[in-house]
Amino acid sequence: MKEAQPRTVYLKDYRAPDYLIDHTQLHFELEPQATLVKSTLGVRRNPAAESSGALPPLWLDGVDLELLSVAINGELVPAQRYRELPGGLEIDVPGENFELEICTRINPQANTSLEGLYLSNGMYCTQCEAEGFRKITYYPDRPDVMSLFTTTIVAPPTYPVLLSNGNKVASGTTDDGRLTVTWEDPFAKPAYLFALVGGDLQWVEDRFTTASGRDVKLQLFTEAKNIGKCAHAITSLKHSMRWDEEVYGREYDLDIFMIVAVDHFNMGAMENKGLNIFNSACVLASPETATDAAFQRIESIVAHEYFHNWSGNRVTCRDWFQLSLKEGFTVFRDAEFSADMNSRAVKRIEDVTLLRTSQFAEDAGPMSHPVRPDSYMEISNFYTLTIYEKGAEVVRMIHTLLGAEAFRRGSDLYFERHDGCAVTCEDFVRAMEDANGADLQQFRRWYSQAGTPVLEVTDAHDAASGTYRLTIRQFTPATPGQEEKLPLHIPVAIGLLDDKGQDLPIAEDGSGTVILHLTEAEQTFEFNQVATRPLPSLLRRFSAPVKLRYGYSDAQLQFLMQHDSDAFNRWDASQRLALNALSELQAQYRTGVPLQTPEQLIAGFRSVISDTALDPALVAKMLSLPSAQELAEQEGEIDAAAIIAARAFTRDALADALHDEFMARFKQLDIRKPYAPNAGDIAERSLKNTCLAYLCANGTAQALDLARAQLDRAENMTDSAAALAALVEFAPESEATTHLQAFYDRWQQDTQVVETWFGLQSSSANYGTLARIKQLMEHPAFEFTNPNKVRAVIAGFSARNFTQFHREDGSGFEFLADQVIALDKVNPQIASRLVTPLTRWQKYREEEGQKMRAAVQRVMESGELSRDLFEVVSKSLSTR
Ligand code: B3K
Ligand code: ZN
Repeated sequence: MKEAQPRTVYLKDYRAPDYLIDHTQLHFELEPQATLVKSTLGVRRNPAAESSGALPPLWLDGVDLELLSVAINGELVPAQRYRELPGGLEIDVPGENFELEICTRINPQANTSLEGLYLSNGMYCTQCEAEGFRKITYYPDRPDVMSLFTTTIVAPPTYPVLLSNGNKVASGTTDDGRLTVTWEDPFAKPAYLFALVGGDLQWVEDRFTTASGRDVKLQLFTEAKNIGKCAHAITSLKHSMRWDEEVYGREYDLDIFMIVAVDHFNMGAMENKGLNIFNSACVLASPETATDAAFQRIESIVAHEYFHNWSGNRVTCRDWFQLSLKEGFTVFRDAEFSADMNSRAVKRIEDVTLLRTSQFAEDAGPMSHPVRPDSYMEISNFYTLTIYEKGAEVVRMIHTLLGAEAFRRGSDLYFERHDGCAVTCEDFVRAMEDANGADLQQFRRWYSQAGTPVLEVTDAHDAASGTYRLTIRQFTPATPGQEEKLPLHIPVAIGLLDDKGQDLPIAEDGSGTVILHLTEAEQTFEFNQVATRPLPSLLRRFSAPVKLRYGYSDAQLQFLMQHDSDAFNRWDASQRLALNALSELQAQYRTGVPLQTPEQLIAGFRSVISDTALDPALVAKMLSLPSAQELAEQEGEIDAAAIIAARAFTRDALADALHDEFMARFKQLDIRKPYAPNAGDIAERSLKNTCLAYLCANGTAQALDLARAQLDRAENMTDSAAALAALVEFAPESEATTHLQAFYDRWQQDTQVVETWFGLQSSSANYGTLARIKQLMEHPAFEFTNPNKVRAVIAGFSARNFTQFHREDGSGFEFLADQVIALDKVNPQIASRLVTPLTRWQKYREEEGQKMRAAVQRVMESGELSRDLFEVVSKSLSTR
């Protein structure tokens, strides 16, 4: 049965299911092109169903299935009693309770969408969230239908590892010599958490004892060649399990926890009950092959998927409009975990950078939606930065408003009250209120209102009375379909610095930070006994996902950079200083005057570069210029050429003026020690490599020699990739090509390193030209059906190489349109993500914007589009 035509699904239309499935028995006979799936379902009329009276037909979702038979209570159902319709199967039912048996045939080998059951390097694996189970068998594929699953897998002996959710309860050999294994999951779950794996895999094993003494077997399965890359994920898993016990009182609930690494995967990983499936790039690492960033990403994704066992699996979502219930909460949980394991300030800076660069852009674009959307065409398009990152910020604000202890009381009540249930964001907020007698009535608007709020802050000091007043005005710009916006309840953490840079003791307990509750469109907060005018440190720790405007002078920003007790705001001051300089330079570029050296920025950066008292990771972040994408997000109308020119000029000016400081700091940090991915060492490598990049930008022979030497002798991928990236960007082209070839020759057997190698070229402003991107797509290691390769090469260019993608001839846009059209036939989810940069054409200068729009239009007219791509393209074209 084919997929249904594009249609819009509305939250207001939610109805409880007519039927429940108490138990689900699945029987798979694995064959690459013809896998047989028999499902036996215990069906029961839902007492809470909203339709009353006569028994309505049973609706089962199904896509790309070949129906072989339908039987009820052991008898074949004649064809006139069921109907195969677009998107599913409708069956006339004999009564309120019955057993339904359905046989279908599917073709995993032909499944390049990587949704449902598919093959990755000959290994069977599944991805069912959100609506992939319907590609495996006919089923009520909705998260509020929770069932007990038993799964039997039969496969030839060439697939010795056969896995599914829960505990292994039987295994053996069939008469014809095939292997058979049966798994039973004791926890009721929705179909989206189902998983199956079959392959010739190796594994590493460890154990974990829970707080209450349960002995849990931990296993990580992978292709044999990767077996040496599993240790970090296992360590991360054990840390996550302990942390969730200590911080949330949550224990693991099965005797076995399995992770499987697969090369072909649309997302980072998937939290299937007891059997997490991971994109290889998000789980496999060794010091020689993975960068520090990869080590940290793996730690956080392993934690994220593990934490879902409670926030997502034990308590799940009623419908997909509630997706942020599990995703926002779980991202908040994993962010706090990473902050506890590493540097809290640096983790916060990284998350806020992502939010400001990409989520703010999403909120201002044609796909803007609230944390709890009220409609969608294709739910896969809503696994967004808004659902994940802004959703996590919303949970963080509840944490800030209530305090850590009250938040924990709320989460305890939430898990206890809703264990085994499919619930809503409203249930989460209510548990937080009920556990604490709190009032989050106005706060709820964060779930329903889209767009990024803007806070405008002004202040006044009256020396005679010693009164200082902060006035904050809030407004949220209109977003598609939501013209009117209401004031939100916003926690604004602030401090006041005296002229020595010390915090005034403004909090009740005498400390320096208070949380202001902004609830009105405009509100004034008064502070007494303030003798001299203080300098405000606003929105400390980024206490709310908003844009903050206050007329800081460059001198005040330099003062905050040096003195603010809030590390996040120190960094933020450095970024504001850079933004001021860059926006001034863009204006100069547009008016055609010669660009002027940004002296204030140079002075500001000089003051931190040699500060050895500061965490080197924080220094590295403070010395990093906002990306072109982040600059674009700042502008009312984006002028790509101006951004590119201003940013390159500023980088070169800094490299030139601070050469000696960069060199001194590089040499100080350039020490050789055995690799360890701990916060201290990661910090040193990050500052060292930030200095190296500036030194190479300066282009002196001496600087390039440093990079050559580092590439030559590096024993870890962080240092070799940083040196290679610097050379690719700044060495003569022929030399860059030579280094790249040598690097490829050395690492060609390693999938993850080859992906790094692709990405480093495609995102290089100098080297990653369109011609070269096209060459990379011809490379034998490139695979159009592998999302990691597509992301590394194509998205590396379109989403991370602003300079080349935005060349004035528009060739980058045409190229991307071609790739999106081709990819939509192979993998709609990836096609619809890839097209994103083009869909934001409205914000660009007229001439460029029209070229981008024309490319989107061409995609629209290219033929029949998937529902995924149709939604984003049609919404883009209908937004001005
Ligand atoms: N829950 C999965 C996302 C699956 C998305 C499929 N389109 C990963 C995660 O957020 O943990
Ligand atoms: Zn998640």
